[in-house]
Amino acid sequence: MFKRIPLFLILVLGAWVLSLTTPSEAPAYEAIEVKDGGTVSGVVKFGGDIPAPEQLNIDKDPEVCGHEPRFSENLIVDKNTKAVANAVVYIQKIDKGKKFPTPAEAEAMKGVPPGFRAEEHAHEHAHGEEKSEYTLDQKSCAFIPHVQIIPAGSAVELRNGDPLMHNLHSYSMKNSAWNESIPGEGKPIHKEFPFKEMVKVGCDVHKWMSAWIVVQDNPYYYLTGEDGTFKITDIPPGPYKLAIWHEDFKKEALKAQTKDVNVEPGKEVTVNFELSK
Ligand SMILES: [Cu+2]
Repeated sequence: MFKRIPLFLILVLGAWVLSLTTPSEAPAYEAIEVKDGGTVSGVVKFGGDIPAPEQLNIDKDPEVCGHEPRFSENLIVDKNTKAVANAVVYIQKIDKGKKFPTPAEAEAMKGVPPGFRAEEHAHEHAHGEEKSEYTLDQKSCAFIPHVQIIPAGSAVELRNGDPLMHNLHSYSMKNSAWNESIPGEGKPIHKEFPFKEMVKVGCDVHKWMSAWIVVQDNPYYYLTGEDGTFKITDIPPGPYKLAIWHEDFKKEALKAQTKDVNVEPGKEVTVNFELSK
């Protein structure tokens, strides 16, 4: 019976079934060789008076989580320059361009976020291991890094470097949310993030703990460090929209900061952001 079905009909049916199973969201990003691309750079600053840092309520496990006053990492502003750390500056809706950075390249690309990072590097080099994926560690009841950007489709290794249990809980709509406990110095857990989204991660045991995994669908992004600067390179020339995200500012305030930029071959455009409450 099967023999009688014409080949073209099988092909047409096959294509139809495929179209049903393929997500119809944004077209997939295409990596091409970028010749004579341009650069967009600038700085992210806080507008107005800087609020006092929020003190965390460490009401559990002080022997591991700390006795000293600790402050929230939700908003880190340099007192002198007003530079804002942990802001994500990115180009919206770009479907073709340079390839995504490897986790090691992504590490080198960003400014140095506060805390622990130097130690993390030293540890990895001492073991001579090549980073194959992104990591979210926990030390002294804080997530490290507090904010990170990963390409859509990549995985994150969730680690626990503390001698107590953490219960990791993710908040997301497009990527499947999870709730996983990892015992003290227990085995890491691997999670994949197929879709572009800002994913918040918390710990159900220690309410003050929070981290963000920013999943991006193109490689044109930058996470600001303590100096607030960013530099996005190898952009194919053309007009774009440059957007910004930061966990501590309202959606509308961030949206209002979206800028039109015109990238010219081999040139650098300067764009600055001012985030206000
Ligand atoms: Cu915890």
